Amino acid sequence: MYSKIITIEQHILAGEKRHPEATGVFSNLLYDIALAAKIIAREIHRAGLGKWLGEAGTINVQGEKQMKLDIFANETLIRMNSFTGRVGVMATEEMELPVPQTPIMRDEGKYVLIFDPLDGSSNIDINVTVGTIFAIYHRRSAPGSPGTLDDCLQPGRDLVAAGYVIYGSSVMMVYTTGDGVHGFTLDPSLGEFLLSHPNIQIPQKPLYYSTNFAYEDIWSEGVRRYTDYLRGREPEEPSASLSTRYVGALVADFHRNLLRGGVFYYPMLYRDPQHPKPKMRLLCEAAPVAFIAQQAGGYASDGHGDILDIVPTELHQRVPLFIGNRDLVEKAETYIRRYG
Ligand code: AHM
Ligand code: MG
Repeated sequence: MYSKIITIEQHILAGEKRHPEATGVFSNLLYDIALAAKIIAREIHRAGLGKWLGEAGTINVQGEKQMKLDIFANETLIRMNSFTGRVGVMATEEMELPVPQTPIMRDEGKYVLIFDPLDGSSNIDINVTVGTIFAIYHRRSAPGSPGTLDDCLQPGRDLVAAGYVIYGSSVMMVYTTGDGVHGFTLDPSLGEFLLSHPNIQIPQKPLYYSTNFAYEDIWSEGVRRYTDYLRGREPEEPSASLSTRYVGALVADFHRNLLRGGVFYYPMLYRDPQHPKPKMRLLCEAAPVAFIAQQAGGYASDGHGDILDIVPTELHQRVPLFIGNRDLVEKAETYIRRYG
């Protein structure tokens, strides 16, 4: 039996055909993101040669040092999507406000695009995996006027599409439009993303738990006991025997657990017990991966309930994140309910 060779473009168009009302704008937007990913990948693969290594000498809205490639990836996604007329408003992890609009964005764009251009960028200088995460919503405000901040503040439940690109031993783009999760591997000699992982489902038997144990002392009691459970140290509850893996880049940690089964968590940190702080960004990190997890049969929670139900009040809102196999994430919720 022969199996079909399917490019990402063919796959996107096949998805469009299932929606007779589709105009092609959305398909082209997804393809624009795939093209931006190829440009970013090309530069990442040359990073070791020097041009892109190191810090840019600037600080982003999150108070974090920007790497040169953070800025390049951000600019590439903005340049790719500012002049197509498909996007009414864009927001990025790297900028405080929605991206300033070009006239063409104001007039026509019916979609909202939110992204983390280069997730885990502290990994770049040491040749470890990084990623791009994106989220697409329908624009709420009427086209013909500038898209607004309010257009960006939508719950994950309203996502039209979400995905990520992982720049690893190979480059993959994984996305969902609410019709399953599909993964495409870049064939560098062709410059094409080819369907390599159709209909991804999280394996029912998980292998891994992934978290940064350096913060153990500033976790809540519930998260500590949940971790004991994962390690098989909770006397009353024998756990499945899992291994631990942690890259420190959400895309890499999530992708591995999506394909192998497991849970990633970045809980609330109680450095200052009066003002506990989460790290993951709701709009450009947690919500898009939550949509992918849900479509792959998994689940994402902030420790209390579904990430997809959180209605954002700020562009750079942060949340605790527990994501992966549903039973493992629900178990975290149980421990947090019981022990705080
Ligand atoms: P970034 O988007 O600014 O690169 O940072 C987010 C990253 C996530 O990808 C990762 O899961 C987390 O920060 C790692 O944090 P820590 O180093 O505290 O474990
Ligand atoms: Mg990030």
